[in-house]
Amino acid sequence: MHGRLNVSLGLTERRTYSTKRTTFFRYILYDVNPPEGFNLRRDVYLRTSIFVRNLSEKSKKRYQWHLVLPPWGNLYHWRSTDIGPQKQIPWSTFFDLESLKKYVPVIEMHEFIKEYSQNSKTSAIDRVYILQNDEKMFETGNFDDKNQLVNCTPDALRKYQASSSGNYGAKFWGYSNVTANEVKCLVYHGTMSGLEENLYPDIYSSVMFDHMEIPLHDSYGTKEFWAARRSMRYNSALYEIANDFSQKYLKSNDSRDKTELPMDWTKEKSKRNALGGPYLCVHLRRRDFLIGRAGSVPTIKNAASQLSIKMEELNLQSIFIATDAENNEYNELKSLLNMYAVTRYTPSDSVKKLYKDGGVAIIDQIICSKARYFIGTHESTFTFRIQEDREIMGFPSKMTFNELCGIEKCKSRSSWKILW
Ligand code: GFB
Repeated sequence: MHGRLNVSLGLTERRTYSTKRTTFFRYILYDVNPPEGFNLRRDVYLRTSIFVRNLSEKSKKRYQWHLVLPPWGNLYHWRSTDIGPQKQIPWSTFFDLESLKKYVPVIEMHEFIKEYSQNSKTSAIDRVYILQNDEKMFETGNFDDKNQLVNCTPDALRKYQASSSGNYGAKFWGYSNVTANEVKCLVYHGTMSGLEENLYPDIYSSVMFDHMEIPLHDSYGTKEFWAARRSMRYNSALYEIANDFSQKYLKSNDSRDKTELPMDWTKEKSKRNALGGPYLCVHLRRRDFLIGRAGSVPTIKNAASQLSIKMEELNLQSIFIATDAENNEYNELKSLLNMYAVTRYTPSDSVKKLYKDGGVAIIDQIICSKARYFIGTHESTFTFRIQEDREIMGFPSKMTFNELCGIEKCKSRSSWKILW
């Protein structure tokens, strides 16, 4: 599919070629601020995929743009130490690449390296932009869009080492055979589409944006957003594991619960009749939320009391708990709710080894997405992704957009409904 790669051509030849009616392959790479979590990164992917899809549509077949998927790894929340290093994880571990490709042409980093370095030992990305926030924006009160090259400070260039041959090494995602020909710093404020003017596709075949969390959505909540979101189906093995668990322990069944979706996401249709399995799911976010967002999370005792009230109202007997809580907190919650069947998913060693902490988190999310009733944690992107999956499956919104009240008080909750 990517056989027509023209990266080995020099600059002049590229220019000559681009005057012909040939389709040229172009590549966008990106990376995200290291502390950002898994589920915010999924949102950055959505913004970027919409951007890349629009590029191909606009360029009228002159360029075919590909999105290179940044390997997963070294995330702050992925703490399991008994499963080997969690780095350079391909997207196919978590997501169904064929589904993603039905929205935008994507390519894994390892495939990109293989193709891009056909004629040399290294893959050189033509240009890297390190995106930076406009620090003066808040001082001056001027929030206009900004797209301005600036001199890179040594701090911005910290991870990029200039070599004697004039290019840059950065151990991109831990790959020592990937370098960059140019590195530029760009103060950026605005939506994704504004990045287009920095691409120069007649000159550069591959452009990378570091700190891609900075540009905003062009189309949050629109039909386009939801199409991209619907294409983010998980690896089918993760659905199987989640479904086996919920059939066995939660009496769930897709056909009875009206949570079935067509194999192909492009065939999905608007509906609001999903019933869900006979259980309530709570996403109880703990750990760093207990420090950074102490006011918006409940104590365990208070969470138990909110859940009991809901269980009685819904007349349900089973509760599924998705949580990053320590065992002692989970056990406390379970004992406070001992009038109900309380369960959580515990992965086998082989599931953990194969699908890592990210895959286990997705299994929790799938189980929650099929519950009769869902309650999440205020402002957790982990919760948001479950709500989106439930919108796609067609639950009545009141069974989805619910949050535990924190120890301070209940915050106003957002409900982003699907558009078809
Ligand atoms: O995904 P995430 O960015 O969501 O980060 P938030 C939370 C991570 O913690 C997940 C684990 O990706 C999982 O690895 N985790 C949390 C869970 N809840 C569960 C769960 O129910 N089951 C399992 N298996 N794992 C952001 C942080 O977290 O909140 C930012 O990433 C920052 O660093 C921000 O702290 C305030 O949006 O919840």
